[in-house]
Amino acid sequence: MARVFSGVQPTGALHIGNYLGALRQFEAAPGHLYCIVDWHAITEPHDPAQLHRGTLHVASAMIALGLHEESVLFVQSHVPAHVELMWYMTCTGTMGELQRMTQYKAKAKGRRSVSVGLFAYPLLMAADILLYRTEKVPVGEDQRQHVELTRDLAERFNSRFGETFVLPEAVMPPAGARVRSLTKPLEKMSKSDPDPDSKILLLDSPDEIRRKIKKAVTDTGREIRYDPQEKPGISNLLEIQSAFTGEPISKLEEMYAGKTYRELKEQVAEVVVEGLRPLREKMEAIAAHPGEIEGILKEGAEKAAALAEPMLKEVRQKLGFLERLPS
Ligand code: ATP
Ligand code: LTN
Repeated sequence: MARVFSGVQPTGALHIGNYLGALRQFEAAPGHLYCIVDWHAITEPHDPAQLHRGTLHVASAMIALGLHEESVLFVQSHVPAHVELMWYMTCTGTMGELQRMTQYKAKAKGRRSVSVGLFAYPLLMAADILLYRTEKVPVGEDQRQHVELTRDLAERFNSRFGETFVLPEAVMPPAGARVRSLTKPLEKMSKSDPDPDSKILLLDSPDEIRRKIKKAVTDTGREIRYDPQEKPGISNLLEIQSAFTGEPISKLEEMYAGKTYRELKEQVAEVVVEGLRPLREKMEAIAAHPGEIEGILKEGAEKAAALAEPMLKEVRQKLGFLERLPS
């Protein structure tokens, strides 16, 4: 079976974009790895208490999805191999490549100073992926460019030092790969958006979900049709409904012919409320037992470290480092 690896940053409360674009695609199969990428969460100034809470929160979602039963669920900072491989990637990638990263450009825009970590972050992501000979990386659309960079780095390393890394490929869902903000429908829904009404959180109550969707920014006109350029707000709602129900957007357009924006919003809200209910209930039950979460993560880290070690050994050897003495 093709090896799958994906990571989620513990930077805040998870939203339906994280769920539809990434988490829901995570398959609980043996040999797959899912990582809470906490080293990625400190590229921008962060609150230590929030990092701690966020790590348990993302773990509770992954456990609620049953990922720990068959797959390896772990925290990145528990497996130091990631930073060692990152250094090798840092010496493989170029400044130009990193400067072309859309996410970096967007985050650095207009700022007087950004951390080296924010700039170098795709190299850590490449290390995460390559360390486990990953073939498939389920992620949202915003991460496609980083997975492509990872392929380029792997190819470059392989051509310099001989076949070492597997070339990974990003996998995206047919609907929900780029859920947009409810208040700014031209932008993606994002954990770090300070506006709580811009996103629906996995732990939002049904009434909160209904309120946010009712307030969602729509477009001029009255027609309900999928047109992300002309009607980004309406298209986003249609895409959310399609992602939750599996119904093609064309069918939804037929269904909503002659209906009002209000009717659309009411239906979408119910679909989201029911779609999230079982996950929310499980996450709440799991969050009440942080000790159990930590136990699962510890076991996962041991398995991940054991998988990472032979890869690192091979990389060190290919690069010409002297073999370490057994401790
Ligand atoms: P931030 O915006 O604060 O950087 P984020 O909301 O993008 O955070 P991440 O932890 O960076 O969250 O992403 C976890 C996964 O969720 C990634 O695979 C990412 O592509 C996916 N994802 C994030 N936002 C969306 C979205 N709006 N639609 C679909 N997928 C998304
Ligand atoms: N950069 C990603 C999170 C991430 C990731 C990974 C995703 C870090 N390492 C490895 C897939 C595979 C993000 O910002 N969402």
